[in-house]
Amino acid sequence: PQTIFLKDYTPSDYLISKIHLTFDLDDTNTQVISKMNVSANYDFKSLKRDLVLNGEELTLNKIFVDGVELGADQYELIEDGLVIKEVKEEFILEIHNTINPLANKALDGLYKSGSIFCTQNEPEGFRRITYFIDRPDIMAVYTTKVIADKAKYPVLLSNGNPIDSGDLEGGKHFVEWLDPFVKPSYLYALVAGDLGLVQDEFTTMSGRKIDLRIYVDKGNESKCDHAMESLKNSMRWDEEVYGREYDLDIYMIVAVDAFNMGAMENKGLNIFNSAYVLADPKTATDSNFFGVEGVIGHEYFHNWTGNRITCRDWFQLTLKEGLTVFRDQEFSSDMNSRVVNRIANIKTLKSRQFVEDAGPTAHPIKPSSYIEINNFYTMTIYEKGSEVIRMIHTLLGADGFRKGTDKYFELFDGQAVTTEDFIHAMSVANDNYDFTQFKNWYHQAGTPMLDIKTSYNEAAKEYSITVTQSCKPTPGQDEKKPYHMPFGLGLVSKDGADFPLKLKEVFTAQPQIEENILHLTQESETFTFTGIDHEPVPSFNRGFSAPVNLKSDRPLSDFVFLMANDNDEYNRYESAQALAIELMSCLVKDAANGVPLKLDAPFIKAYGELIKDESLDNSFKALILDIPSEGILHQAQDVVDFENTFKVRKFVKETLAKTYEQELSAIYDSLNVDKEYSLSPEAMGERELKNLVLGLLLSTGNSKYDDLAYEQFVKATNMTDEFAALTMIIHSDSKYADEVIEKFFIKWKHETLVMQKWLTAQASARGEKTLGRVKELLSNEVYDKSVPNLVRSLIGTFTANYTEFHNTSGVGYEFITNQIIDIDKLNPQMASRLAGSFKDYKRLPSDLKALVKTSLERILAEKDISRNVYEIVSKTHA
Ligand code: HT7
Ligand code: ZN
Repeated sequence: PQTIFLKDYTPSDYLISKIHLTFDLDDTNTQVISKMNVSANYDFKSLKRDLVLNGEELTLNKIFVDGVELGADQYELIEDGLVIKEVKEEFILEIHNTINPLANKALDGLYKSGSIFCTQNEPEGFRRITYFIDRPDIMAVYTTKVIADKAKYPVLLSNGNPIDSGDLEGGKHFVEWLDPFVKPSYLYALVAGDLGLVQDEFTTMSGRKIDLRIYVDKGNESKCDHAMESLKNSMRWDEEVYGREYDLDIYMIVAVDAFNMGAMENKGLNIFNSAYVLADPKTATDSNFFGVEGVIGHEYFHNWTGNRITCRDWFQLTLKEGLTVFRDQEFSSDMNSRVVNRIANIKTLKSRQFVEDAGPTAHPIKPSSYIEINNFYTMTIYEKGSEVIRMIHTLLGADGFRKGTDKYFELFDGQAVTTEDFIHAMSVANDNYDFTQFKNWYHQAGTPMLDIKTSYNEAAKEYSITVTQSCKPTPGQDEKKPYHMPFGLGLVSKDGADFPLKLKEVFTAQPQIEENILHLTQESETFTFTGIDHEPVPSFNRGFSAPVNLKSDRPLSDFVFLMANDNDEYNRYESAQALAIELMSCLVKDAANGVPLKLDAPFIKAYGELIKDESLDNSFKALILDIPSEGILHQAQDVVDFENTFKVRKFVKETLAKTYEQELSAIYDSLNVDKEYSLSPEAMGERELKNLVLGLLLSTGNSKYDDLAYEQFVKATNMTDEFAALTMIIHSDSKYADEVIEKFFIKWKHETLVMQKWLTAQASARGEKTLGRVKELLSNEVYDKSVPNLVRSLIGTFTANYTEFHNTSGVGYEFITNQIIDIDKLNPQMASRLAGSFKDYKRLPSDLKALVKTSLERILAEKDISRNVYEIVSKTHA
């Protein structure tokens, strides 16, 4: 397969300014007519006269240029498209082609999800609908006429506003839509179905009324309240925080079950994975509600950051995704507890993006090459991209950042631009702020490491920190330049107050410290603070101001102190984690060496203080009491030790739970009271803590907690408590396990979103019988390998079940390898995500490494493997 390079970008020779599409929908034989205004982009004399259009999986019927049909010698069908020969400087091109939506299991282009016709065109799906210059810098005005059987498809939707509709012969009808805003082809959408509708209204800041519509499968209308509320909150928030108002008269969201990702921001017609629309307390957990709010916000915010201003090419993906993730994270922080949301975001970053950055597919947020662009919708582009935007926000301050986004909209509205353009707007709006060094974040992969040494000079009352930054080599990048990063710092005194930070000397033109944020710019630099009258406990990288790893010479007692005393709530959490990681990493080595396990007494004591601390908010408490995950512990290991990591985590949980059984039990009882269900942060916090505590109690091994979990399962009136109990009962191998699996299935088998949870709970259970169970579930009536949510729930979950997937017998690898090969034939995007589960290859013990090598080679030897899987597997194998 061919590699595409950023350095090879050139603007298109031809532009398409207007396109009129007609669809006559049919399951296997949809007719598409596309009429386009094409014109030369440059001086025509200098251009090649062949117009090259992208096209895949299409049957070409006819071509007309300015109304005259082309003969066979005037065009050529090529492997991935169509060449129109000897074109004029300006002309109308009309193409008739046929597609087969029912056969489209890749869920890319026009396809059927159940009985709904829908589209997914980002990044390159439009070329599977009709021939087009399918790249984001071709921006056109789209008009669409959708024709379909009226009884089967009463609802016909496309982007923009409806401009015409009517009945046709043979029981058909049509609706015509016009989107007045220019847009790239990836934002094009079409939907047809017999859909239920939930409607509401939003009045914008300038007084315009917007018609809000959520379309779902009939019967699901009552599950749309939270999505609708979240949409209105998003619209208000974008007006208040960014001054951005919605532009069309109608905003539509359609929920479908078969979808490759979370949702898609098509102009005026978002298409969503139903998991991010449908939510009611009986079927959705608190975390599902939270997910709905975040994704609804994310897609809405794209209307300005992505749609009105889009990407010039796909190397710029983080321009819209990093910025929009930052915006949705801030929205969620404003709607919920800020610190809890920030911790959740950082947990995702550390547990998933840091792993990507240390693995075989590591890439900068602005990659310089790709084989398959679908493989670049990654944690790095999205989540690290958001952290990079957050650092710009920190450097400029909220007001400066807002000036920068205003400038960005002023300069680039209606255009397809680059990350450089974004930085330019930020800079000119802020006295030409110098981002030269900061841009390294865009071009370098890998997570920087800060090594910090401290010293205190009692006589001079001075405290110094020396920070040395480094970043390990990543594929194709051996040397890294130092980064410019904002580094939140606190020097905490004995009594818990922060010392004022006063630098002894300032060496650079730009200030080195502003509002307790140090500017790190050098490979190694020392900062000395004056007026520090006793040795402080330093609190580093407060608020996780830079997305880095840290190591320092501080004693573990500092972490214990900060867990209780840091004024930065995030760092209270972080200190607890760092301490636990340190101790648990030593225990993993002990376990490997056969040394009996013993947990550090000061840690046990500090953990107890947290349990007893009644001033802590329940959600925060649930987070801080949750000991580091296996995945986080693996990151600290040169050679990953799955078995001992699992064993140590179990031991630590059990030790803590046995020590504080009484206190934990009291917390459970105090929170397990009948109350009216509410989605307030307080109520969610209570459920979160209650369920965390139940998990700890179960790890004591005392059978009375099996009964308690069973009772919670049976009595639960909401899915958060019911699913938590189900999972814990299955995972603790309780005598109730088979019974609850059966009961849950009978109760919920007609709700696919709930059945996805049922699959997840079983695929994540430890023990050798899990793989057998997963294989059995492949033929369960609720499973369907063409629905990505189900594949993710069953197969995806199994790949994160470390001890079973990485079982030394190799059966886990063999199973997943077969699944990748099988699913690749249907849905390459889904298959390549699964192929990412071999990312730890290079850090595996030698026996496992040999097994993975065989798996990777088996996949590479398959004929007709997709570009998607090839790219991931070959990079992993390299
Ligand atoms: N912009 C979208 C990215 C996307 C996608 C969405 C659904 C299905 C397949 C897709 N491929 C790429 C999602 C987003 O960031 O909002
Ligand atoms: Zn997005």
